Amino acid sequence: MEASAQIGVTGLAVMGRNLARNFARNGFTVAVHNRTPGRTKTLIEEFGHEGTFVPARSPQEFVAALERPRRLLIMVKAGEATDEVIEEFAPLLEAGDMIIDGGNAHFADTRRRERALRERGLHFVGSGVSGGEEGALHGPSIMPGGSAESYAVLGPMLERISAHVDGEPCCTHIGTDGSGHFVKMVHNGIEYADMQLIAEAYHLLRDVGGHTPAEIAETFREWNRGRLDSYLVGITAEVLAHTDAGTGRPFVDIVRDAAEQKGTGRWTVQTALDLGSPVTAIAEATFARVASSRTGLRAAYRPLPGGRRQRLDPDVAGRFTRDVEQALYASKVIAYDQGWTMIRDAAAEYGWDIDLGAVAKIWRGGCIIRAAFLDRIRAAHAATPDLVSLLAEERFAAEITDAQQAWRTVVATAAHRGVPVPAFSAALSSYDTLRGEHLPAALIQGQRDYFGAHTYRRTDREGTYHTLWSEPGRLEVRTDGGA
Ligand code: NBP
Repeated sequence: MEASAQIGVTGLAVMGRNLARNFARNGFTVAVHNRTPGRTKTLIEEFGHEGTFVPARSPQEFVAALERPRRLLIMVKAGEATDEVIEEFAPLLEAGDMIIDGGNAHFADTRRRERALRERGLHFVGSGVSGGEEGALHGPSIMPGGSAESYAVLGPMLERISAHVDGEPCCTHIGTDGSGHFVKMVHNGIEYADMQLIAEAYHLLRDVGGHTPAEIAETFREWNRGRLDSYLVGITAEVLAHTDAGTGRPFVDIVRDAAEQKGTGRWTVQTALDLGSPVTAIAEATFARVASSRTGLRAAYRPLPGGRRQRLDPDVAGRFTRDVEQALYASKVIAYDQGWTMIRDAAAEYGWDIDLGAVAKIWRGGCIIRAAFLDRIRAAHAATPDLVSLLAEERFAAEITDAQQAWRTVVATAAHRGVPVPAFSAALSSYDTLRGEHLPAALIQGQRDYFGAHTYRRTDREGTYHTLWSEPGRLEVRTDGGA
């Protein structure tokens, strides 16, 4: 077989098939392969006319169809299947060839695979792909890791098939080894937080504001014309406006209130604990999904009293809606800031040189959290490359200052009325924690020293100290050898 394909895709379920079609529609010759040949056949029969495909029945045929250096994109179920496919293809490849994993791999697996393949002379590019099946076909946001050398060859192709915003591709080289999959994981964590914040806003407008789903859909439509303009706010309006055909009831009232997850939010929180990144809004959003599914616990708590449930008078409900917009926006800034902090922490831990502004840039299109707001984050990082936090930027700081009274009112109102707002409150507490001049952490250090002689540092002099708590006089001793 003549080696004519610039890229090969193995794994032709929804994501692989649509990415292969996207490459072909963009003028690339695409070799296609799937473990079960039926999927390859269907792709050619249904979409073969869209571009130049080279169907392959065996791994050998597939590899032989690829131009060198070979670019082989794996789109199979993440986990063991990815290792199996790598083991099947790697022996057929030669030095300088590249294997790209576009599945939702855990970044630690990607680091392991990259190291192992590098030792065999192969490039391994773990690449986050966001946007679901529609994005894969029409232009996803792509987050490739791996070596700069592999990006030089592969990058232009990925950039071509990615979404574009203002003429710029939603694809950039994130950094080495597992950085691409890490950034994709954090994207999903932020997505969890954003969805939860929007859901809490809806809950407040419904249960406190007394509005119907159709009215709330209108509110979200209006918000979507302002600073909250985003894909998620847009689809929220669509979902809320939808009426169930069978019952005539609002669609949102016939769906069971138990949220599911595929696990990337959980990975974000687990990893954040290892890195010491305080991603509290993302964590609360993840726990909120988990709690919603705990039927037994919910049944045990259900008979217990809550707050004052009556709705607001219509004359104050309008103002409350505006306050919820402020609270949603402020909480969103904090949740995104937490995500960026986590990426910064991982970059320091793993030695990745990540352009934080470029991450915002490639999330402006193609992915689930795409939003006008991301352009602001991109601009903030462009203006100050070592920006420590979004809140260190003047405009974000001014907006949070403006929003904070409304934000506090909304969280307090929710507490009074017994409406759960875990992500709103976590975001507000995070804000108050990080801006607070004095934290009760001093007392915690005292407790730790009391029961475990864990020592403490003083505010007025250098050194570490321990107090002899069980001795009369509670003498303080310096423990670091200093005078
Ligand atoms: P699935 O995750 O459902 O995987 C199905 C594909 O994996 C089929 O091609 C199947 O081949 C192949 N496969 C399996 Br399962 N085990 C295999 C093995 N041991 N050897 C070879 N092939 C094997 O497909 P998907 O939903 O298209 O997702 C693909 C990847 O993209 C996943 O990692 C997913 O997490 C990620 N992703 C998905 C989305 C989304 O919205 N769906 C978005 C972003 C990323 P077969 O046909 O022979 O069974």
